[in-house]
Amino acid sequence: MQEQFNNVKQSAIIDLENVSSMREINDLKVKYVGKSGLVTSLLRTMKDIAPEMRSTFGKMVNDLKEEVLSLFAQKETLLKEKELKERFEREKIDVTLPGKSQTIGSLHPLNIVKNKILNAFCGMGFEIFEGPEIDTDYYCFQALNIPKDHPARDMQDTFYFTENILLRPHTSPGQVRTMENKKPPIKILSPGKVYRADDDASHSPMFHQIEGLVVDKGVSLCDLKGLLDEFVKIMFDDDTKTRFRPSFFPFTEPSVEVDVTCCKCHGKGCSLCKGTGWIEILGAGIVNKNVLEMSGIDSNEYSGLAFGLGVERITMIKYGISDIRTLFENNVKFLKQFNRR
Ligand code: 2NL
Repeated sequence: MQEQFNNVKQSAIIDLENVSSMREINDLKVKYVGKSGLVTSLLRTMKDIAPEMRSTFGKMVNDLKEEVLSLFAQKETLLKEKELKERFEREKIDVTLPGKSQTIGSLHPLNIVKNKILNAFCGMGFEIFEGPEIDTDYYCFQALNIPKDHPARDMQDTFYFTENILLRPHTSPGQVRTMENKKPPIKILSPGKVYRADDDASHSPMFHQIEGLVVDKGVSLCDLKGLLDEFVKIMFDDDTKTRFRPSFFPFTEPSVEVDVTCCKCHGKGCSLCKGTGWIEILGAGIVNKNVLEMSGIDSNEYSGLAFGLGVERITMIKYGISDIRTLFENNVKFLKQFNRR
C-alpha cells in the first residue's frame, strides 16, 4: 500500500517537472486531486481495507493529498515568478526613446493675414458685414456706377449664371446694401470670396477681398490717407511709408492706388519691388456721388471714403510668395512654414 502511495507521489513529482504553464498545472490538479483524480480514487479503495486500519488509511490519503498540493503550490510559485519575469522582459519600455509627437494644425496663411487686416480695422472702429457671393447685376455693377460697356462686365471677366445673376466680382454689393439699409455714420468692412475669370501666377479665379467703407459728414481724402497710413503701420513695419498715386475707379472720385515702401528692401530696390522700392497694395478713393445717391444717401450732406484690397496679394507681399497658386494647393510642407507655435 505504501508503495502505491509512493508511486502516486513520484508520478506527481515527475509530471510537475515537465510542466511549463499554469494551464498545465491546473490540468495536473484534475489528474491528482480532482473528483476522479489519482489521490481521490485512493479513498475509494477504503472498502477493501480492514475496518481497524481505515482511520490510519484515511489519514495517510489526506497526508498524501497535502503533500501533493504543497508540491503543486511550490511549482506554482516558481512558474508565476518565471512568467512575471518573462512579462517584464517582454513589456520592457525604454523611457529614453523619443515620444511620438502629435501634429497640430495651424491657420492657413490667408487666414492669418485676413485676421490681421480685420483686427487692424476693427481696432479703428469698423464693423464687419458679409454679403452674398451670388448677386444681381444691379448690386454688382449698376449701383456702383459701372457702365454697361465697362470691361469688368464682360462675359470674359465675370462668371454669369443668367444675364442678371452672377458671382460677385468684388465685395462692394454688400456695402451697397448697408448704405441702402442704414443711416450714416457707416463704418464697415466687407470681407469675402470674389470671382473673376482670371488665372495666372498672380490671379486666381476665386480670391479674397476686403473692402472698407466710411460714410459720414465731412469725410475727406485726408481721412482716407490717415486711415490707410495707420493700417500699413499695423500690417507691415512701423517705419513703412505710403504713396498715393492718382488712379481711376467708376465708384470713387477721386481714386487712388496706394503703394508702400518695399517690406523686403525697405525702399532700396529689389526683386520683390522690381527695383522701384515701392509695392502697390490696394485701391481706394472718395465714394462717387452717384453711388451715394443711388443708395439713397444725400451727397450734399454726406461723403464717403472706400478702399479695396486683395488678401492674396497682401499675403504674397508679406511672405514673399511669387505664385498665387501655392496658396490653394494645400501642400502641407508649404503650409507648415506658417505654424507659429
Ligand atoms: C481694388 C480696388 C476698391 C472700392 C474698392 C467701393 C465700394 C463702394 C463704394 C465705393 Cl460701396 N467704392 N470700393 C473703392 C476703391 C477701390 O478696390 O483694387 N481692389 C482689389
